[in-house]
Amino acid sequence: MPNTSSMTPNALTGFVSDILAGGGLSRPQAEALARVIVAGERDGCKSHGVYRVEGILRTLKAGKVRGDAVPVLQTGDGAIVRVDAGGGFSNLAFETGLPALVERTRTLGLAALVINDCTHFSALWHEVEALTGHGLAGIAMCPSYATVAPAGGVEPLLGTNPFAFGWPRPGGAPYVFDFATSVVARGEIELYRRSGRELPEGWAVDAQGRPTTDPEAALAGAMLTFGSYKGSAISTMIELLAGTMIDDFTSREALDWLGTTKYAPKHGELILAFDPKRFAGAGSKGNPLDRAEILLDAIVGQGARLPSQRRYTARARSAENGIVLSEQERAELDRLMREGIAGVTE
Ligand code: NDP
Ligand code: PYC
Repeated sequence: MPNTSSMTPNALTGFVSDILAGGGLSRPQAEALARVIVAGERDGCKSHGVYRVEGILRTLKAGKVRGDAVPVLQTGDGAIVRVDAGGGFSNLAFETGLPALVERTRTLGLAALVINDCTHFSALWHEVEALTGHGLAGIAMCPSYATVAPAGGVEPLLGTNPFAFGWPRPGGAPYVFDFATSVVARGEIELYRRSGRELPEGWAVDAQGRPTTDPEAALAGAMLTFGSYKGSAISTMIELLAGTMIDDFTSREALDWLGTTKYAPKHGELILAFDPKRFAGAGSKGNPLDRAEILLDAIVGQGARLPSQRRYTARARSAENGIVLSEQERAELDRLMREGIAGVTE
């Protein structure tokens, strides 16, 4: 393949971590970020892959995130585990809270992890997959910043508000979906802009509220929710549960605080975890995980694909061939490694 280079997932994780640490992040923050970004690149999730490295450093340079934040865990004998991210990125805060969330869920059957005061830009599947790795089901959600119009409106108010679900599968990759509640993630529109492609119709309106397929006009206008009023309602639920309920920013408040969409947004995140076996009680209808297999096999049996199937295929390809980066992507990482935060425009 011409004009590409490849690195093993481990090598790329180390490389990205070094860029971020060289740019001013503490090593624990840099490593947690690198793990998530490289997992995205490995799984073919380009909208939250290595192109985000510059945005992380830009946010740091602007003083909109604390690069040396140490998350503080607060847990007890209740169902709510809290982590104060201290103005740092969400990823280290999630890793800090995960063991307590797993322990509380096993003990109580269900528990929640509330992360407050975090800068958040990453994909959520990584987090629900971490829960399925412990045999638990999980839901993760967070607001973003106001870039999406509610159905029937044309003004940015909601965020692209991601929503992810994971279910453990004995002996196999978990059932996981993870989507923006806008038609696509904003990162996807940015990738269309960078490659000079027109957007499909129905993704966005321009600043005057007219339908547009121009990525620049879409970024300056408002994105649309998926499934019209249905996506709009789910997005609103996320604002309520993972914004106001957890005493953190809604997407509008996040944008007001940040003042621009140039930097990664700061808000909170809510992760719910369930122990399926505890919910099933005596399990008179059978083991819930085994019964789930019947359903999931029946979906595939119709020729439909499960969400994350494309991602797992990409993961296997990366394990075999390394993570393939374009010449431009590799050059950008090399530049950031050389120039550090000085090479980032605010
Ligand atoms: P996509 O529309 O690309 O995919 C959404 C989900 O649907 C994935 O789980 C995908 O699986 C699955 N899927 C896609 N096509 C099919 C199909 N034909 N049949 C079955 N399942 C399918 O993602 P989005 O653009 O909506 O979101 C991308 C990412 O952006 C997410 O990871 C999200 O967390 C992240 N995000 C983060 C935000 C933040 O503030 N932190 C804000 C918004 C989004 P597969 O991957 O295998 O294709
Ligand atoms: O891609 O929509 C997005 C997004 C917003 C914040 C982080 N990612």
